Amino acid sequence: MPAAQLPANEAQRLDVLSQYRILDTLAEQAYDDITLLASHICEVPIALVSFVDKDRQFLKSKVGLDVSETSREVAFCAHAILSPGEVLEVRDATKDARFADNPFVMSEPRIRFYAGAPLVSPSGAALGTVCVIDKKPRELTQPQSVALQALSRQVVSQLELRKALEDLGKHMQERASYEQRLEAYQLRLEEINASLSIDSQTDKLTGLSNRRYFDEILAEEHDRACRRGKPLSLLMLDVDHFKSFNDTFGHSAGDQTLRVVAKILADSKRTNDHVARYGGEEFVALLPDTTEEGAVILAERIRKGIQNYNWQVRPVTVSVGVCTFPGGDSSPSQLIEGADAALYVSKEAGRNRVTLGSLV
Ligand code: GH3
Ligand code: MG
Ligand code: MG
Repeated sequence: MPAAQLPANEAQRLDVLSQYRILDTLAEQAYDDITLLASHICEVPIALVSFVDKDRQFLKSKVGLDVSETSREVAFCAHAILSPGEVLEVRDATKDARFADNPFVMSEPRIRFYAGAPLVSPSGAALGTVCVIDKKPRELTQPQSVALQALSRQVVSQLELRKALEDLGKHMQERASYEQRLEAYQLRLEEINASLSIDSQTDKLTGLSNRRYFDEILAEEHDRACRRGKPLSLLMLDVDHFKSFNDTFGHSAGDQTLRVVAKILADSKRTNDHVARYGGEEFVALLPDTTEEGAVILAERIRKGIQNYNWQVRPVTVSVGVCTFPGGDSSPSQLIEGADAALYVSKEAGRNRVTLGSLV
């Protein structure tokens, strides 16, 4: 019994076959429908969908035969795939040198007639056949042969469909994983942006708002106060004799003092107030809805809080200037200048005091 030679494209053929992932899968209705139709159309007792693997043929669907695979050596289909464009028809296997001593011819199921239409992939690889088998010699009519080829194309369509579905599933999984990663990146980016924006608004030494951010808030609060006709007060504080503090106790002791002043300021702040480090040893507090009287009371509380703090190195005091809007046509910078001028008065008057100024 001469074994079928291998197709010229055997390696590529096996590769294509494995990509369809059909080998050793369970029976499926779509393929069983095709063998059923093949057996009816060709009026035979046996019909198969067979895939020719490296050393075996795998029977994906069968009618009239209870075998799920055979060796490739004895497979009629191994011969059929050598001519992908044609139906291989063996009218009487006992009279064909290729099959006369085939065990399936010599014993059960005693094949006499075989017709196989190759399953040809879009890339041209013959993967197996849709074949029909009878136990007596016979031949296919032309319409039966054409129908068998049509059924073989249906098998390939099934294979393609199945592969497309699997690919789609994979793509959807990949897409979901990319989307998850993208979401994580976006979250991280938002966190970074938020922390960058906080960084850009914060004074590193004291943790208070910095001057740039304070200027933005001042403009907003000034607008709001104008619109609502509400008072807006500003305190400007400056540490007294801070240069000599630094010169005597060193810069890092000076830094620590600034942190404590900042903390006292932050602790004195009411919900809607804004405090900031305005410059070296200068701080500001913006007090929405606060009249001159209210501002002076708060300024005094802060001044006393700093004076009475349990300073370890040397007593520390601040001078404060207060300015309140409204007071005629004013701008945010006039509020600053008014508070700064009042602060200067406090310094001139001997420091450690609060002066209520007016808009200049
Ligand atoms: P006055 O009572 O008139 O305000 O006197 P002063 O010495 O506080 O004023 P002056 O403007 O002469 O000095 C301010 C000092 O504040 C100078 C500088 O060494 C110090 N200073 C500014 N920024 C910092 C800082 O970030 N850390 C420390 N340790 N010192 C600072
Ligand atoms: Mg100063
Ligand atoms: Mg100072």
